[in-house]
Amino acid sequence: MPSNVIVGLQWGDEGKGKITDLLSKNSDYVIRYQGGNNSGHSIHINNRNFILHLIPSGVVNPSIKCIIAPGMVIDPKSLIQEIKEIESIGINTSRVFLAKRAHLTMPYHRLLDEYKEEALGSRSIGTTHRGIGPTYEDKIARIGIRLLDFLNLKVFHKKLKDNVDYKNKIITKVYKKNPIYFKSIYEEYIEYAKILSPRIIDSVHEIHYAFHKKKKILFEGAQAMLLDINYGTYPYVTPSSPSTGGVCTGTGIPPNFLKNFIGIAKAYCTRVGYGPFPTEIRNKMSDIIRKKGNEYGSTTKRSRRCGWLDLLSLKYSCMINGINYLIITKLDVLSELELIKVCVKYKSNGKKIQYFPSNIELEEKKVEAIYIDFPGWKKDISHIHEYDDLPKNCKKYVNFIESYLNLDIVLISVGSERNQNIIKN
Ligand code: 2SA
Ligand code: MG
Repeated sequence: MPSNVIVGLQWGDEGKGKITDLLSKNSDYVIRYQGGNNSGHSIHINNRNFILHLIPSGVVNPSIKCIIAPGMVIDPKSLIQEIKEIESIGINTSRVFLAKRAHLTMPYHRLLDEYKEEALGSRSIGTTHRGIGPTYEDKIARIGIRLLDFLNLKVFHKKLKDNVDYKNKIITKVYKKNPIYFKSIYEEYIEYAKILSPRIIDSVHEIHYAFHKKKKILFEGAQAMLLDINYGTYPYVTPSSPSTGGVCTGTGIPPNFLKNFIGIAKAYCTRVGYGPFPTEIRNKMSDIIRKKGNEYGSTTKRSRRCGWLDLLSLKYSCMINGINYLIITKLDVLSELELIKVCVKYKSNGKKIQYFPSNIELEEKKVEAIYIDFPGWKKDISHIHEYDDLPKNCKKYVNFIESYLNLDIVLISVGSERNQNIIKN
């Protein structure tokens, strides 16, 4: 039974939480494969808003098993808090499992994220300060502490002691800040180990076994393609691989387990944090979209930068991710606008750019978006369920996206409630 992947195609916050929740109805497993508690996946059910940071969005469905896979980094304090919060509203979390190979985010990772951003000054990334970068840095440096170390406290003790000694050299000598203390971190973390140990599994065998038992598996990406460490707008990216390629490295499955690559794009664009954004709107239209679309970071509450749909970058994202099903979200947010712009090309130094460039950060000031204008539809569409009932100008906008990308849009989301959708194809 081939599995499905959901990924964001822009800079995150495309509404992956809602779509994962929707599509997970037919799944036995929902698995997150990268990132950590830097993500904020919102699900809106019966007028209640849940924001999930680490737990896969399938948790709301009582028959689904959720796995936090090896490619993820786990802040146990944040995870335990999230488990408590969702249990307090009656959701059972006994089906949430953690991979032994996933890495632990420690208090010094959060501190180092903050100190590094501060020290970088004008070169800072605008991270979420959740310690994600420093946790992945330790993983690559081969000094990280993994969830499986929670199962052998003697090993955990030694690794933590070595890391605290090493980090203190950086904290005190490079950043000239106060040292951290082994004892308090150890005592805090052995409590987390007790709480989380029953959930720790060898996820590789669990997932392969499920696949051979023909279980339906949905892989849920966090952040998005243009924040991918390899193919995003480097260096303004997250340190993991949110693209579909990240599923294999993040979970230990081979590529031939995967069949449907579902890409989610917002009907416009947003970005939180610094970095290039060629279609960014720099006038009050940005505030109108931010307000209507509630474009504030669901983890950090930061205001998101807003801009027009960028089809050049979207085409690149669909190509890298092998998208065969496209979903457009938040189309309703554009309903009041007189005029809607869509970027179809860039221009740099007088030359047209037809392909998304690899060095966009160097070119940012010189890159200019070239737009096609569409007349707005000026009508509320949030109650519409049939594609044919959409206003003519709205259909024109949607059809243009499809023809530019040469992809069918299968679903359009027109509101945050579970049932505010138009199934198109
Ligand atoms: P980090 O913390 O090292 O991953 O930051 C690196 C860049 O990645 C961006 N990033 C995000 N962009 C959009 N949404 C994210 N999740 C939260 C949300 C963010 C929030 O759902 O709203 O609440 O602010 C997310 N996580 C990381 C980040 O802005 C940096 O540009
Ligand atoms: Mg988000």
